[in-house]
Amino acid sequence: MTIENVTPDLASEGTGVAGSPHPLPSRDTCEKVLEKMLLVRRFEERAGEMYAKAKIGGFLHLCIGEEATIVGATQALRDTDYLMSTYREHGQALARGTPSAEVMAELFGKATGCSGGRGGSMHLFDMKRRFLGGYGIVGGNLPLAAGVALASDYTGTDDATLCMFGDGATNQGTFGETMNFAALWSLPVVFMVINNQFGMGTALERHSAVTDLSQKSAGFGVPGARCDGMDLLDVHACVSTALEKARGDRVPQLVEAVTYRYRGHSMADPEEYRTKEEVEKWLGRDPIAAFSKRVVEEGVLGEEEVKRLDEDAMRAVDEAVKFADESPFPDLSSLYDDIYVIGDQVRRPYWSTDLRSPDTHRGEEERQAGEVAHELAELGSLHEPETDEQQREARARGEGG
Ligand SMILES: Cc1ncc(C[n+]2csc(CCOP(=O)(O)OP(=O)(O)O)c2C)c(N)n1
Repeated sequence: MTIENVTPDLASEGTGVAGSPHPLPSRDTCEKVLEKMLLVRRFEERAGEMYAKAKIGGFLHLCIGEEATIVGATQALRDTDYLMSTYREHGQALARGTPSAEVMAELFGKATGCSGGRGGSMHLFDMKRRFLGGYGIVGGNLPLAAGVALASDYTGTDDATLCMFGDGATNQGTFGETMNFAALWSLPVVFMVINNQFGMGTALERHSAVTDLSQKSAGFGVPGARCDGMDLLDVHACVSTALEKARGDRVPQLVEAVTYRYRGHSMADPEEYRTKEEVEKWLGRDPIAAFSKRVVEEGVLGEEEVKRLDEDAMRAVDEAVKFADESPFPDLSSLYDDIYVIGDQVRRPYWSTDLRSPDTHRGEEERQAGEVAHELAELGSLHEPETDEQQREARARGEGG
């Protein structure tokens, strides 16, 4: 794989494993970024185990292999900048600083999770750290990121938005629409495509006619650059430059990070679309192993220190699992908390959220209704029309939303 168009001013005389052209940063920074990458790796491994033990339900998408891309990019952000991601976003939340216990608890669906147990793996959210999710719709976060950038611009702040998505998302209509809009309105946003070579089980060259994804936005007025997603320093340099241009010159940018996911698309992936040899080849470029080797070789950190950082990461993840396991599930009475449409805005708001019985419900007031509400909720879907036809009939009778 060649990384032809890494921005030329990023090159320097640094010597490195994995062919990185960038010198190592300070000792503290090396320690910090390695600590973060190790935390993401160990967290994801344990999340996979917890899924196998049925502690985690729904879907689970792991980012093992993409750690340098995630940590390198997020390190380029200011605290006041916004970050948006996809359903493969545990690493982004951790790198942004959301405590691992809160992320694991969210995966477990617990009330102590960063989204109150309502989002799960695909919908992590942490407003305090300006991490705006966590989206399940491929390409759905792009226009939202442009909206956030527009808000920053409109309110006269200096904040920028970094929006991450997969290679598959570059084929969505939202990609072109958002690029055009962002360029037209000079928005402070950096779009970052994490090219991990696959959209589910479809290889890049089978789903995209243009495989240098950094070129896909130029025709819309958004310049692109490509970086080595297995090299933390290259990612950091490339995203830093892009953020500077987006923030300072008000020219939105696209960055493509070329990387690889070592695990399947999600936990239910038999991985029949790739060979073990191919995975092995990319394992030879493991971003954490390469960075660890280099910091030791250049005498920045000792082997023992690297080992200790890894042990710390494992301990933090153990504690996160314990915290998640011991945390309570959200109370049934919180069922209507944070519901979007409530009160007098609509005549019968209940139908938009509640199909539990043919009768109208008390909505928010249910919290005061005690046991009856709990019984109703537990009976739940028993009252829900079962088939499409039944649902249509129920609606015709005026009973459905
Ligand atoms: C609009 C939409 N279409 C289809 C899907 C089903 N889907 C889920 S993940 C995925 C693949 C996306 O691949 P990519 O954008 O490369 O991201 P990656 O999973 O590799 O991180 C698809 C098609 C979806 N979630 N949303």
